[in-house]
Amino acid sequence: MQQPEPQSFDRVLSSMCTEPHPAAREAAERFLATNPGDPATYEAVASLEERAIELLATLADHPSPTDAAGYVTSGGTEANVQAVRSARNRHDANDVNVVVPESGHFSFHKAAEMLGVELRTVPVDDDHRTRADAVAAAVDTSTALVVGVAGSTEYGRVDPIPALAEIAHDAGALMHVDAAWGGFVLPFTDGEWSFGDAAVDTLTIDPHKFGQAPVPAGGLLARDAAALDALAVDTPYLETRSQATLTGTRSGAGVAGAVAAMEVLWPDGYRDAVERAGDNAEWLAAALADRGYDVVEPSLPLVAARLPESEFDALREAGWKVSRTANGELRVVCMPHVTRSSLQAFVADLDRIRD
Ligand code: 0PR
Repeated sequence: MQQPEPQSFDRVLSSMCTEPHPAAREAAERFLATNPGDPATYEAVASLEERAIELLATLADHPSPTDAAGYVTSGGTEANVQAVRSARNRHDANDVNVVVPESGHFSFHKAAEMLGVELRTVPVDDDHRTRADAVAAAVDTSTALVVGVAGSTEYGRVDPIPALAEIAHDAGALMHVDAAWGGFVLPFTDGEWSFGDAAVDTLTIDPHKFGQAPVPAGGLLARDAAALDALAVDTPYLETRSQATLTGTRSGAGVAGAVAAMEVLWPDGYRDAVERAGDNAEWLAAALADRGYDVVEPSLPLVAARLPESEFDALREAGWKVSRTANGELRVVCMPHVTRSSLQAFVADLDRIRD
């Protein structure tokens, strides 16, 4: 039987996945049959995973990257679920709550449901950033975790992380930053989001998004080992005695691909990709504004704009993989595979549709 072709990236404008770097693709293939879930057997991939954590910690400006804890997850969802689980396990109260902005990814809803914690959703301001006063009003002595987003899924906004971390710690809670998408973009901006800027306890940062690593490669990072210790369960018949990860068998391809991508691209390759993506986002935002659309000014390379439903549908019809925010705006994520010429073709199609 003929194999189906995977989706070409040519017209993909709404995905947070991208074309993996060739070196990452090659490394992933070599490690396809390895399992970092059994580090005593698959030693090479286990040391690659240590390297991955050190590189991710460097990106996230950890004061001492070799002391950071963490592991390569299946994606941002697993990292967020585990951050909630770790905070719940470390908190004294029985009925804990987690404070999450309404801009938080839906993975926190999954976490809350599975882990039996109360999710307290707090509003964002007019610029889609979490309101620190709303977080301050929501926390109490049963709050195990405060979540801030650094690069939100819908608008690419960065929350006031230092202020949120202070509120969290004053309340006796831990601070988690979801930089699943933004983590590979923000090192090249002046935003305060990292271990170095604030007292962040755990952080989600995904190589398989802007990191140009193959799927599956997410990242959970922790300031120190305590966060992972709170997740460990005994593994009596393995050579290693405990396991902190959510899944058992894991993707060695994801680990090897992530390390290869980071070694090739950090920092200059990522800086170039971020600059190009930022220029593209500015260009698209201006092109849409010129045509009279209401545009949400991009801060990271993600553009949202209000388009009539008929035009949105016609763009989908023309083969453009675009999506909408919960508010109904067109959303374009300027990932590394999105070129200026494909955006020009997109705008040309839009002009045709408007005629
Ligand atoms: N945190 C943030 C801030 C995210 O944007 C996402 C995913 C996650 C966590 C969860 O990550 P995983 O999907 O790796 O578990 N954001 C994208 C979204 O929901 C995921 C995505 C990726 C969707 C590629 C479509 C797509 O083609 O839009």
